[in-house]
Amino acid sequence: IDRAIVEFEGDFFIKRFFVTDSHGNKIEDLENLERIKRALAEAIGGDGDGTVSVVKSTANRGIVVRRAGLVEGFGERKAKAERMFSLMDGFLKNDPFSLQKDILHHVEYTVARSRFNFDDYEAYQEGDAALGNGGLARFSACQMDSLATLDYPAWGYGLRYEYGLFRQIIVDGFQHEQPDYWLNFGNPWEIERIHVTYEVKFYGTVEDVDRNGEKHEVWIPGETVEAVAYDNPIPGYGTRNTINLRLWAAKPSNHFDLEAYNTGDYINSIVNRQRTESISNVLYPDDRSHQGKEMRLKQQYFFVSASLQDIIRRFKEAHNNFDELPEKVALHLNDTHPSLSIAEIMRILVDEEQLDWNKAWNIVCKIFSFTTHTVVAEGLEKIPTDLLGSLLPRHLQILYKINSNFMEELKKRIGLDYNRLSRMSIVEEGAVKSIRMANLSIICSHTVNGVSKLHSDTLKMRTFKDFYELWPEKFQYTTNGVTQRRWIVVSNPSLCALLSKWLGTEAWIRNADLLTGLRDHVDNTGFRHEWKMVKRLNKMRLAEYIETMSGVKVSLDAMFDVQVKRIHEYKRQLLNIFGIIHRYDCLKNMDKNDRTKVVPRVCIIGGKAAPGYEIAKKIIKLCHAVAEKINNDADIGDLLKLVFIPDYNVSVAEMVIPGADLSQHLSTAGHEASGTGSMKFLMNGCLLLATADGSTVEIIEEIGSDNLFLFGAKVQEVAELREKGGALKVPLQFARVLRMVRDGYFGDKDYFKSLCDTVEVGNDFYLLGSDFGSYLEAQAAADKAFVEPEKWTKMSILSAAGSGRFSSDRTIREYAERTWKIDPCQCPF
Ligand code: H53
Repeated sequence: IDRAIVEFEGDFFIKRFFVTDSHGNKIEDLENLERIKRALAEAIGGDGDGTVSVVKSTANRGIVVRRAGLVEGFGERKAKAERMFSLMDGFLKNDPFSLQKDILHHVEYTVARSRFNFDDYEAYQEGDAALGNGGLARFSACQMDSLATLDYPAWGYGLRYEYGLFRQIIVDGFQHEQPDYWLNFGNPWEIERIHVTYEVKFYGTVEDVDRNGEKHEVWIPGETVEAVAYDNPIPGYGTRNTINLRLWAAKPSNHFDLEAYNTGDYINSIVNRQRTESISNVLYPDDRSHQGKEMRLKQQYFFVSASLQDIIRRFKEAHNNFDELPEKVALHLNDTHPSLSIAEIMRILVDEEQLDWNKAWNIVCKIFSFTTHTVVAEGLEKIPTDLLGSLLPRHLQILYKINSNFMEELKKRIGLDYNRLSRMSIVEEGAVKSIRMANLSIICSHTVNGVSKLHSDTLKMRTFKDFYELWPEKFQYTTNGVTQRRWIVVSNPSLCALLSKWLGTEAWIRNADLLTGLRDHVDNTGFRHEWKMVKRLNKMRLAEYIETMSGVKVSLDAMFDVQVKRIHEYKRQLLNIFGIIHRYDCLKNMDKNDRTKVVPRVCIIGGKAAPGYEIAKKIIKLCHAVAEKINNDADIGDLLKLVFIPDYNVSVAEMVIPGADLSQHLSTAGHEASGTGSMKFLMNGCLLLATADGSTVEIIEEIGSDNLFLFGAKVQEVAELREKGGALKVPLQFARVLRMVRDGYFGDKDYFKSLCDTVEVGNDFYLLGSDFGSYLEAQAAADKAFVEPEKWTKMSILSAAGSGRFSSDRTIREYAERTWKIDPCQCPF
């Protein structure tokens, strides 16, 4: 290295740097980062006002700005972040394609002021705030971005977990979970509001009191916890509006247990205090199963109680008549997790504000709307009445009263159809008497939303048929979406630059419908060339990551075929793995000459299994066992590679999605409520191989069935196929692959037995066997298209061009106009 050239902008932002050899050529080889760092330090004359470091590229482009902001305070930080991003954008736009030759795509450049030496915090780079499990939480994050950008007056509420979703590490092919204490080094983005605190109460008894000669029930709680607000500002794009995500943390209340202190049980009372703090400690890692655990219920109520106190306090600051509440407040229930708020708001209005029950109920029914994100009734939350009665005795009474009123009304509407009455009841009798949170949410909400058209049809025809027949007008659907600002602008800057160049505007960043304009250029060879270059650049970035993570070197000429999402039987990662085994088996039995015609593939799988989900964990192990065999088979070489990307999370997704050629969405039809991963891939010009499930049905409407690879049973065929049971026809290839696994071809024969049993004919609930034939055909069609790069590129462009409808901006606008009836509202400055 001869020289490092650094161009500064302002005090401490690097505008651009590069390293040259003695002939003035830029150096691409970054083997020796230390030497580059030294050269850089010399070039800028040492520490000075700031310290400059170069590190290997990571997905997390924002970190430095954030750390710089730590020194400066929030308002300044935002301004600086904006300046930095616009600088970077500007730079990328100048010449996106020379990035290939430039070393900049390999390095992250950064500046921190003197007391922040990058080397010190390189080790603990800011990670994701993993405050959710999977699609549901990530969808909420996209919604927040759209609410802010479209100037809607809305806030999000949630819990400030200290341990977010576990970190997945793989040891010998097995998943292990590690705690993710993400707050270790502080969270510079949040603002602790020590003055915004509320008491949340649990346990205790209900007693009758006399109020003006009338008997009233009053809750005498037994335990008090304090909820402290932490605000996380969400700035909109291209607007000065910033909305708030208010997260609650539990702190012990200052109301001491006097009795314990007086009896000298000082130590125990301190231990109890600590226990209360643990309420917001940890996120439950199950994506969709509910185990009726007391702590989970405590978390839900803690969240609901603090949020409602906050909402009502804010309402009361400006209004004094609760009749106005529905005019001023719309509360959206995202799945049933916050649905205790129905009982809580009734308790506040009736017990505390002393409103008449019927008046309160009429108000409450105008406030709530509900989106259910699941398909099957078993996935819906039920809370055992024993548990609820002990933790929240007054709420259980309120729920019983809501139910008995509803039952009376229902009898008038439908007569004494006891089966139907019992199906629609909020209370489920049976071995474990419980409260059906979905029924409660439907009864009290003015609108019940599905997350795709297909999902909504399923809700109407199956899951909530009884309710649909009673209140057809309540049922709507609002198809999910994702924000192009994260999934293109942040995660794929080269594509971002390319889109703006060819669309002639950046307006698509706020109006994704403009992406349809790409269709006008699909026949332009220059455009297609640049499109391919962007994909290749992103594949390089991904290949580098794969090599760092797994040691597997992959060829950029191969098709990068990706399936990343939570591991679940219904998402059928096993179908993918069986397809890979079949491909490997074919290659092994193929004539050497024929192999030259085969499309090389890099199969990439990633996702976390819930810690207690045995079968999902076995799927991960099988993936590693198959990868071990294939990747070490010198005879196969670059023709087939399989990599499992550990710890799939948002940062990893930002790297993987832009680099994918093909992405797989394999859920058995009727099981994925919407799916949002597919939308992110679509925006990034990645072709889909998918079943006609969830939002894919609408994606087909938008891009046309010629531009994706569709396979598998349709939703209306699934029930019939299941009925066939043992008589179901399964292709020979499937039986052969299954046999290979059973016979121990990939080792651990005994360990994989129970996994194999789940897909054996007669037991194959998710229909892997019967869909396998058409799956292989779709894969063959993908191979065929890939060998015609121009055709593939056109399909890729048309995929992105049709992705505008799947922007969360459209989703949010629909919710705002149809469900919440709110208008955009710019903050006056
Ligand atoms: O919610 C997403 C959907 C997706 C669905 C997911 C989801 C969870 O991640 C967890 C619980 C739940 O009920 C639903 O599986 O299909 O796209 C956002 O709506």
